Amino acid sequence: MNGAHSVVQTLVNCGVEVCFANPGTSEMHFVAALDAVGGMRPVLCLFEGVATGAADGYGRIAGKPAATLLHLGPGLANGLANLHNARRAASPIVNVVGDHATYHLQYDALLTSDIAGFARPVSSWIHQSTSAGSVGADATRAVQAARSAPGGIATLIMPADVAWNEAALAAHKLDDIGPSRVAADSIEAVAALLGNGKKSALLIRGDGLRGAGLEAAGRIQAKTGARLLCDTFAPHGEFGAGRVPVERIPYFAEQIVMFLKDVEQLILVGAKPPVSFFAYPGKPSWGAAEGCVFSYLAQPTEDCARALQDLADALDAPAEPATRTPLVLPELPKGKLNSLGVAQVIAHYTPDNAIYADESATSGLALMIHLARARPYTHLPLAGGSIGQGLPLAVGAALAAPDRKVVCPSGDGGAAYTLQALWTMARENLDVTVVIFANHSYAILNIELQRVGVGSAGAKALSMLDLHNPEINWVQIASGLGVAASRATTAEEFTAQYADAMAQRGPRLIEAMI
Ligand SMILES: Cc1ncc(C[n+]2csc(CCOP(=O)(O)OP(=O)(O)O)c2C)c(N)n1
Repeated sequence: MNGAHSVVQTLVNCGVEVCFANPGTSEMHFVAALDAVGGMRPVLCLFEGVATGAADGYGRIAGKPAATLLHLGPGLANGLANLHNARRAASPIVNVVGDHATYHLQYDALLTSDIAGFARPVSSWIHQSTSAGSVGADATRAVQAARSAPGGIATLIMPADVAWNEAALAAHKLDDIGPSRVAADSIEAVAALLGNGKKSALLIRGDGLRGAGLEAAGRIQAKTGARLLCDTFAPHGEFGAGRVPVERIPYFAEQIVMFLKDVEQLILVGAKPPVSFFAYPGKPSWGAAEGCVFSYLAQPTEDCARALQDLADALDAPAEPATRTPLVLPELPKGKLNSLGVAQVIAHYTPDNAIYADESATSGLALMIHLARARPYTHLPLAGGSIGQGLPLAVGAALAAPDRKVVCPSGDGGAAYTLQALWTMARENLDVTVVIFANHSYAILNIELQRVGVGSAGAKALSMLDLHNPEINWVQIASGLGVAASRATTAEEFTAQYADAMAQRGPRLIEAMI
């Protein structure tokens, strides 16, 4: 057994079954170990931002880490933006980053770089392995770090000689760290707050937005009348018919203030106080009303779902939530295609329990309206604001949940960042339907241009936000990367194409000309 075998076997021992990879020379022993050791599914990604975004999507759905395999500092650096998103989503990921052999570093060969320096801002754990004998132990600690509540990014740097030298046995899985249970007296304190007559809201994130946590939140609402809220970009939530409805905080600063103006006390459940995405001259950054009192039911490292259940019990809340979302499927649109029509069709046809890897940007407003009462679904939005995440996220989600339909509604601007993900969808035959909102514009930035107060914009400025000239042809791009694709220019065309995509399995792209 060499060091690379030891790492791959250790990852498998720890339940890491998928590796999103873009290897180079320094990772060849790891690549070879994928055959020598059973149990790891390697998934080739043609750009590292696809690998890291896919690992994020996998982690959010599987609830456990995938590995990435990245080529020295530049490979890691190519993946950083989606690692930033993954960090914001608290997704568990184990990065294995190859490096030059330890004795080779002194020569400062071309690919030598500060790998730990690249890794630091996005990683909760970094380690540079020094010997094949201990690299298995390093790998199991990496998995433990990634699995530590609420989930983190562990980066293991593996020099080439550590990978090829003879190693000791692989390591076993270490116990998970957290999430810890919130103490009973803290639960009682929040229960008392909810009886003080103030207008209250719970701002919920993490496990609190799904399954038993969400049910318990509904019970708390039934007992206390508290509003249930989530962040605009809560990284993982369960919504739609039959579920406890949660109000999503809006995007723009002044909308947030309006939305929260009556809330006198805000109970945070794995969440942070709400702030606006950007600052704008003369507009507030802080979302809550002046004098609003903040309390924490649970921190992100604590068991949010359990805390909500314990709070519901402490309140002696009824067994059933106050309300459940009714199923309301929109009418099908006719004639000219626009984002509202696309959203209607998506909500109308998407089957139960689908996963949305959502980077729909300005078109997302229409989508959220129609999905609110559609069939039950899981929502994975852009968690860290760095665009180019939707398509990779869909890859990872589809690998984590092969029996569920994955829909990836994406702006054309965002999709252009990581379009190589389409090739991986084709190669792995993933059940993903990509819908491109082809408005040929950075539409959100045209809005922001006015909001930040630049005054009148000239032709050069406007050309920076415009994607005509040349128009991207998404059907050709997808076809070239092996994904069946079609273009819809009318509501009727989109309806027929989307209904067809939902009736079949496998990768598919629809370019919606809006
Ligand atoms: C990595 C990164 N680069 C740039 C931006 C700035 N940005 C935000 S939205 C956007 C354009 C999005 O365009 P598109 O996906 O077509 O959606 P639309 O605004 O047209 O709805 C850009 C460039 C960003 N958020 N992240």
